[in-house]
Amino acid sequence: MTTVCATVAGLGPERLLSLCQVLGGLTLCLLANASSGSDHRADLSQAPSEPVIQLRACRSGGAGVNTLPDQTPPAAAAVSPPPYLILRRLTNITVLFDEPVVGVEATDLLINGQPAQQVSGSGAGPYVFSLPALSTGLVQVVWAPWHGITDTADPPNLFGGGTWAYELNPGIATEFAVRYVIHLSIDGFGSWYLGDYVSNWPSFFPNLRRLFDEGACTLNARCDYTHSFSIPNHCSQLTSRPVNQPDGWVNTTHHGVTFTGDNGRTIHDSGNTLVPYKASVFDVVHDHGLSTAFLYTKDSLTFLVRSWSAEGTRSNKIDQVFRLSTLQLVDELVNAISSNRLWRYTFMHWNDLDETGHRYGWGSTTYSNIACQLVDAQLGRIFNALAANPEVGNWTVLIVLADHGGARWDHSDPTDPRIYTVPFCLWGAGIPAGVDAYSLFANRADPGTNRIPYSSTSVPLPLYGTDVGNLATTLLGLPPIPGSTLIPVFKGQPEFDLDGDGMPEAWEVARGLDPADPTDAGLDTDLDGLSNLQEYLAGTEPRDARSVLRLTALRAGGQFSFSAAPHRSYSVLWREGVGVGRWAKLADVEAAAQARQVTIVDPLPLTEGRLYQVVTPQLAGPAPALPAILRSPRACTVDCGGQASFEVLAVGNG
Ligand SMILES: [Ca+2]
Ligand SMILES: [Ca+2]
Ligand SMILES: [Ca+2]
Ligand SMILES: [Ca+2]
Ligand SMILES: [Zn+2]
Repeated sequence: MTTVCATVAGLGPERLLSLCQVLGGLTLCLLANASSGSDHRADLSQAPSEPVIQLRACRSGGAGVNTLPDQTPPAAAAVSPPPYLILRRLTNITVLFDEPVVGVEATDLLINGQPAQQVSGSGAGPYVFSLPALSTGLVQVVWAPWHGITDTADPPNLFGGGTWAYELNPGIATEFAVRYVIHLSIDGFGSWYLGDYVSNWPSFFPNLRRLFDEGACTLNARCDYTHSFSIPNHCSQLTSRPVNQPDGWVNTTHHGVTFTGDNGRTIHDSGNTLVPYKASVFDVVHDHGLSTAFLYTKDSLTFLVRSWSAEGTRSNKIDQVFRLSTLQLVDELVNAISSNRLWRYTFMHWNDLDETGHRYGWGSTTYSNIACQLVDAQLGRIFNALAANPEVGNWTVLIVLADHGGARWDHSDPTDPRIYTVPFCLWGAGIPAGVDAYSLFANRADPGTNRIPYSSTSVPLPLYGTDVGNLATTLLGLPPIPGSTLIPVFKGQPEFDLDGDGMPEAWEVARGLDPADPTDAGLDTDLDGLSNLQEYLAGTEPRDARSVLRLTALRAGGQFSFSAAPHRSYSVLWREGVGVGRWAKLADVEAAAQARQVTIVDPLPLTEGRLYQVVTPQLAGPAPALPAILRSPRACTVDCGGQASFEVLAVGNG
């Protein structure tokens, strides 16, 4: 890295500032070193753009310019897959440096003590290392101590190296997973207020600010569509079911709990009694042999504890329960983290902001200066505990959201934006820093100021608090909650795609495409009718014409099939004809571990010119109750990836 300095002889700091302001060298001024003495140097290495041009503006005002030798070693700017994930497979590691380097060799990267087999790349990268075959379990990655990677300075600076780890586990239902999920629901934590605090008062809320800077956040998520009370929304968070039945959805998709207190019973015999047992994130995690905990601050949530713990009579899916104050709960969490006893899934509820809102008003001085300060400080204790024990902390994702916001002294109106607009943040293993949370999901989009019903088909759904249950199961590499219909498709960190053609580097390299040429995305290398980009999105092979996503009619009787790729979910859509009716869902096909042939039958009376379409990944919303699928694979989970539709084929009786 080159450090460019302007030396301004004989000028004091005030004079230097005014000089640069006059001459437009704004960046120089902001970074000017105001130490005493007659010579002042401004370090321009951090300048956002075109420091040399700004420098010239200053120089024309009398400043002298020199260039210091580059003494900054190169560093790894990004690694893919991101460190400390559980991976279903690991064949390549891609590394991008923060400046051009030389001397990168395959043997420079050791994987469980074995050197990488090959490396490709140049300049700053990306360098793609092909790995030797790995066995299941911990994968330790180390830059070899003898590596000779340097930058191109004279004299060269040696790359500092480093180490990180993965866990290889072919048994997970997703491409990647994390070991621990902490799901923190902060009662009454409205974006309306939080947005102001983190934007305008970051020094008063350093840990909330840190959550936004180091995590993937949005201030524009939504509480449930019809209800903005705590118990209905926490039922939704934990079951990923809407409170009420959305228009056009079947009557077994919602949990139906609309009351606000604890009725002394359970979710199973309350609300929507057409669903006699309402599974939760606790069921999925516990049934896969992983530990769970429920840490809460408000007595009415005992309703939820009773619903899924041994305290009730229906279920025993929660391993540990604490009903304490926020401070005491964080004590318990910090203990669990520091002693390597953290539960794989922890639900935690903090009530302080809601209580303060009801008593002193949402956005009041007490709300911001007392309650939100407390939230910030306790969040800081969690960050510190995770940093102090990397064995747990490196492998953890923290999700922070709210059940609802508030306005004045209450939160009863679910159509008030101050109430329905809530934050949704992810922070930790594999979560990119400082990005919009929406960029991590294939089937969720920022709704602007709109309030969008769950059954919307015209616009993508926003992130709802209701999504968090299935987000937690996805992050843990587990299938969705049985009976749930809201399944956010988590893409995670976008893989390197420096030519911007939509196909990640490692995928292109492994298939002989050019990671520096975006035009190969539109080519159909194997002439099977799908472009290379479509093949990437469909999970098929771009150099194998037999590997293709296409509906094929079996006979002229409304029966057709397609080959489903491993770990892909699909929806099959139909439409009465070109320009007739609208696309509607005929069937969903869940993801499965194996490639297989899926056969679909259209149970409706056949007509001339009906159209069918297969889409991956699966579209939101329930499929109709009609028995549309003849042979479908075992239910599994949706996979990552973009959404694309392919190949329309007419089938009729004519
Ligand atoms: Ca690419
Ligand atoms: Ca390319
Ligand atoms: Ca092709
Ligand atoms: Ca192909
Ligand atoms: Zn409340």
